Amino acid sequence: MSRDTTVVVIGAGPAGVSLANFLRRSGVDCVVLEARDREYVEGRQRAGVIDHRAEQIFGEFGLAGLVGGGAPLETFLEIRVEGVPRLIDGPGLAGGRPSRLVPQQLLVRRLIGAYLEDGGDLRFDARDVTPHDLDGDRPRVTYRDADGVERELTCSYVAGCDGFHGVSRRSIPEGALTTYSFDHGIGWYTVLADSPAPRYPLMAVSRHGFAAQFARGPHASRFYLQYRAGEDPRRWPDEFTWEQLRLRLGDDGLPGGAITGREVVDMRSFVAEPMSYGKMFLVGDAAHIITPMGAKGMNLAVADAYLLARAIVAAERDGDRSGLAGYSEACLRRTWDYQEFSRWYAEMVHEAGDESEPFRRRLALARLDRLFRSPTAGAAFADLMAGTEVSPGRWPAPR
Ligand code: RFL
Repeated sequence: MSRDTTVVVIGAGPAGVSLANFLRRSGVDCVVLEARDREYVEGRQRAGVIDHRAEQIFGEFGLAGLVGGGAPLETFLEIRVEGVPRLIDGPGLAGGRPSRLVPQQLLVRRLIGAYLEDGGDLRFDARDVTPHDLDGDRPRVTYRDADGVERELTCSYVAGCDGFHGVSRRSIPEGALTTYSFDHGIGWYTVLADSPAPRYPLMAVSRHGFAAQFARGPHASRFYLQYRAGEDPRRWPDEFTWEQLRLRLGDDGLPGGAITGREVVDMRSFVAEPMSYGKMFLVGDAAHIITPMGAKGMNLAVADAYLLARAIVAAERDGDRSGLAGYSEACLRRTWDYQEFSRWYAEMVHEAGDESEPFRRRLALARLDRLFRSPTAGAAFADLMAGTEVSPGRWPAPR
């Protein structure tokens, strides 16, 4: 049966453009359909950390330069407790596996550039993208192109890389998926500011609320401030935001600067199981949302893309369909592992400052202290920060 392409990839975020590059560099053709325009996609600022495992994955496809190439290596992580700094040597404790600071928009821009340079097919402004016949042998995807003309692509596989709000997951019949949602009850106000980058990525535990500061280039920082339920921190005057940051970071000398971006992040988690239905495979945020604690969202998207690319290549080149059959289980194993890590981390740094729950606060402080005192506990933490093995192995799913 003839097909227009082997894989239709829906969405050109980190998941979609990683997958498209991996497929193209493995000799499998694909077409990427993206709802937004190129400028929008390449400008969307979100994540900032590529872990060591994800960097290795890009390296396997000759793309290490896209994440290396001058991006600063993460060295120490500073956790400041009520103004007292403690440093953890994550890369060292993980056996020399540093992560890198790579703003998501930069990574996406570079991946789009590499894919197009390789002659890849990426169609921006694709509206009303709709997958059809997912449980048959020849799925189709219809859409309206940038000129409003109705188009159709037939393919062997559809990769749903269109994020949490995309059409892919919604096109799977109700009842075929089990979903898990969790509200962590924590809200963060995040601001992007012209303020010198901190020496090390910084998390501050404080009775005034959690705060964090991460580099976004040498002259800009992204700050996070926990806010109380019912508040709208976007109404905080900037001077109040700076006061809160100085208080929580225990740094009276923190220089203020122009705030160039304001966003509210409600910490929530979501997982859809399984991550496939017929010829549709969900990749990245389309299947799972994780809190920013631990910086794993983008890295999970890259790992999913890698497993799917490997599985499709094995099926197309060698007729080996085991990777496709095990795709969902392999991805979900990592997803739940990282969900647990993210929850554990969030609980620790928020509860350690929460005076309204004195017993839990002491437990969280003990947990935090253990990271610095026990090399074994430190190494377990550092291993997750560096990124765990990406293997297609099966695992015993709970029944
Ligand atoms: P994305 O990035 O949402 O991309 C989906 C793409 O699909 C397009 N799309 C469609 N295209 C065609 N048809 C449709 N119907 C479509 N619907 C949507 C969209 O326009 C878009 O281009 O999902 P993807 O690729 O799975 O990537 C996931 C990551 O973006 C996400 O996990 C991270 O941003 C999460 N995250 C972080 N992850 C990290 O690994 N490290 C971090 O430090 C980190 N920090 C963060 C974060 C997320 C944040 N947000 C979103 C709250 C910090 C923040 C503030």
